[in-house]
Amino acid sequence: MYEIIEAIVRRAGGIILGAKHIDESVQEKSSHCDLVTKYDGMVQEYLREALLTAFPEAGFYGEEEEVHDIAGKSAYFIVDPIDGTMNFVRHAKHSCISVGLMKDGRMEYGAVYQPYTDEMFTAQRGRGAFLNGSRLKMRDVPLSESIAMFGSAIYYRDTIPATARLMQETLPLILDFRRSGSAALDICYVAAGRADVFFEACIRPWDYAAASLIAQEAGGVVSALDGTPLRYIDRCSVAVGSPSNYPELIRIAQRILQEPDMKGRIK
Ligand code: LIP
Repeated sequence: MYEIIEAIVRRAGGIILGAKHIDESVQEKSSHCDLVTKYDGMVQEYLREALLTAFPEAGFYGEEEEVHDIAGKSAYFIVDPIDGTMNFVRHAKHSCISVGLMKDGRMEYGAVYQPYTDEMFTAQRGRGAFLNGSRLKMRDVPLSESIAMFGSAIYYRDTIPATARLMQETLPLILDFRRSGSAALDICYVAAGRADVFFEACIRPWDYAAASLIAQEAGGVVSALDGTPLRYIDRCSVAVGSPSNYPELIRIAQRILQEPDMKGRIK
């Protein structure tokens, strides 16, 4: 089953690699920071068609057009056709396709594919995480030895003060920051040991569903920034780390959440 999903995701990567005149199809969604191209729609439509042909009993929850066909479904795909759309529009060659499979209320499988580097991150619940078939094991280091990846949650302007406070409190404690523009790849990079911790004050389930399972199966801990379980049906903050640095990150976030003007700014 899962090799079928992986093959479909890899083929969808060909749409991204073959994209031409991207600039001519850019449209704004919720703001000038939140863009979509015809390729986001093409990839999502290809994935929906191919996945539901292969697994007709499954539902589909996709970013574009907020496709939300999951009512009454025990299993459904959570899909970001192009995570890192701004990077795609700017030809930065750092975007991915994210396909998660939710089954009976738990993430069962995740695939995150970076077509520019031909890197396929995958995980099946209880069976480990892999990069192009090689087993992934997250580095287990304290915050003081951590590279922190983060997202700016720039679509949700009310969260900007919280992101600034998280950066202010963590930067003195970590090795350094990285901000790539793709939450799914950031979380997979933590799973692969290319970084060590990730946070974002507010993103949507398709950005993190697949990658959250990959991080867990690589030995990581994932939750919302207040330490509660990730929510997969609406936007949520995200914290990803190792058994050593995750508790430190959550303590910082929970302290910020108590500050008077931070109420509601971390989702
Ligand atoms: C992006 C995320 C990123 C976040 C951006 C945006 P998109 O996803 O991966 O981490 O900071 O605001 O949500 O919109 O490129 O699929």
